[in-house]
Amino acid sequence: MGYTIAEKIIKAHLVNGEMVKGTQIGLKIDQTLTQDATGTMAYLQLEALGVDQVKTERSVAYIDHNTLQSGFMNADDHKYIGTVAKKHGIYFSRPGNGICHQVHLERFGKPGKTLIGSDSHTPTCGGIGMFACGAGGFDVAVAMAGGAYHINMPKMVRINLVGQLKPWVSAKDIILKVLQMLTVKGGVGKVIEYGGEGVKHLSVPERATITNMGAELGATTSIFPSDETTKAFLKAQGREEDWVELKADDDAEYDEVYEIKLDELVPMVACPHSPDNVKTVAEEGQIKIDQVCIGSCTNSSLTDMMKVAAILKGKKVHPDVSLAIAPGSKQVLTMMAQMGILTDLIDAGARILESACGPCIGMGQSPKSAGVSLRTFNRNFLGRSGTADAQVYLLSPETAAYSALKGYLADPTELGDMPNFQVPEHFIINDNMIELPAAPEEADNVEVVKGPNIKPFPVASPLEQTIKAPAVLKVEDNITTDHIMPAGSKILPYRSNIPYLSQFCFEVCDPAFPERAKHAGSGIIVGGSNYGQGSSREHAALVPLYLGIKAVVTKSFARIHEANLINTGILPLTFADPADYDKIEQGDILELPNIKDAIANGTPITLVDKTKGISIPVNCNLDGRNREIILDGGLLNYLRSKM
Ligand code: MIC
Ligand code: SF4
Repeated sequence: MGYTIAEKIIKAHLVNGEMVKGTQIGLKIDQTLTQDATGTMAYLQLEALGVDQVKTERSVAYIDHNTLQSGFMNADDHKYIGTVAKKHGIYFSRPGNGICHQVHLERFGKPGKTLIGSDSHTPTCGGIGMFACGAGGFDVAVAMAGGAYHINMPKMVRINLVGQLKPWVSAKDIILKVLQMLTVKGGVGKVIEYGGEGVKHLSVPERATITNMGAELGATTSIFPSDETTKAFLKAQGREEDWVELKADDDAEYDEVYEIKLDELVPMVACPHSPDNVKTVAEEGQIKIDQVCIGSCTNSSLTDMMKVAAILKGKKVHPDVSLAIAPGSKQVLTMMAQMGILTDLIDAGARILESACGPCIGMGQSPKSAGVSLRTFNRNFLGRSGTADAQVYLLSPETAAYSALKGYLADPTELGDMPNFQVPEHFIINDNMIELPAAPEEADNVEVVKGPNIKPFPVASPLEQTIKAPAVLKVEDNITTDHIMPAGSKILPYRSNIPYLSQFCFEVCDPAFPERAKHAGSGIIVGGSNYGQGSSREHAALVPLYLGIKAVVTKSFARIHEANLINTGILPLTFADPADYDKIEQGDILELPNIKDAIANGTPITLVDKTKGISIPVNCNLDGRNREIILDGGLLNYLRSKM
């Protein structure tokens, strides 16, 4: 039997386990990336592991999320990350150099290699043929230290792209179509592989738009073949030698196969408040809009900007609309300046933002009260924009730019013929905003600077014999990490300060939660399906740990969050019968009798609802290593016990 693209990379990197679907495997990791909002924690953990020099082929620390600097906090974090990177052999991409995923694709990504990043959109580099996964910061720290990255061997899904897109319909419309088909939980435990002759019409940045939003499917990762288009992109980046060919064997076996006819696709839009609430632009109709934001790791490449500029050139943004544009990287911005298209955007009335995440994570540009915002981003979760009652729609740069002129959601195919937008043969290459690490023999002379914003992270205790605690919170299906631990300009500066962050835990669902949990001293959270979807932020586990959460019982978990709970030392459990979710009420006293023995011996687990007087069977899907991590009280204790 032949192999899929992902299976080929997994096979070449397998250090633990066997390629049996659903069982745990350990992979050797070639490259890592971190960003600043999760990076401080990851580097504190790397320091706690006592590692001198990273063991990867390339590790890069990016500053792109917390760039507002409305106080000393962000700048403290930047200084810490810059100095810790220099000391330990890590490249440092300075603020202003761009969004981690865009820059990594341009300057570091290599087909056939493995990459993990402390950001859920790390699969963006699947567009260049990497096996790239989002992970919690601690898993990234372990990979930097030379340890394996553990995942469950995923199922393989193939999406065949047939034909060619119509003018002004683009990669974003493809992935929105996939989200409509598979939903935000449709990718959990799976790799989404793209194939078919339609692939050759998509440039690397377009492929990266698609793999980027595979995160919204909950997929382990998404990946494209590495072909002549990939080679041309790497050549244009002055890195042709990094190219290797990569394709699935003809007799590779997939668990699911889908087909999308590209020429039948029309502009799509994800409506509030979920990336899978997808309709066609025509179906949603001409809703009046207040704001348009173009950029983010999903849609901020040069070709995206060229299309936007072509639509805006010589026109004026509608007077009722505020248009903000953040080019994805310094390279994109420089080329826009050189080509003159930056002038077209400024002329039309666009507000040019620095090359960073910006509005995507609520760092500025929050819409007006109940405002309607069209964004080329990947997430439209309730409140994420920074305005609680904003209505955020996700769409392509083409639809966004055309709508910004019209003042309402508008279909860009009305523009008729489209010029031929090509990826340039040569990009401007100037890596002067990437600082190289110190030579290993100089590392001792580098002082790591920790300002007052950097606080230690909480560490769990070994698992207790019996857990008895109230159900301090009961929440619905599809709870995101933005619900658990919100971000935004007021809170993000404190990503290195768990005690401070704890005041905002579950603020969107229940502002009284932090006080209640603290008062209870210990607690259990009850959740629905796909609990913890979205970001890779470990803070969504570290903060609940700080608030005394011992276990989370759900119908199902999102992959990265479940791994973060385990690493943190919070027990993830699932209902054997999802209908039992209805039996528990918030405030009930729950007990997990002899849970320690049950986990250690792999025997059945019962959750007793003392208030209702009922017993509920629950599952704990942990194999070997994860079981030990939970028993030891988290990854740090586990690793220390091994040393
Ligand atoms: C996001 O898009 O939600 C973030 C902010 O990039 C997160 C990381 C974080 O919370 O810092 C992610 O996607 O992992
Ligand atoms: Fe940044 Fe937004 Fe991408 Fe997250 S999704 S990495 S916040 S641009």
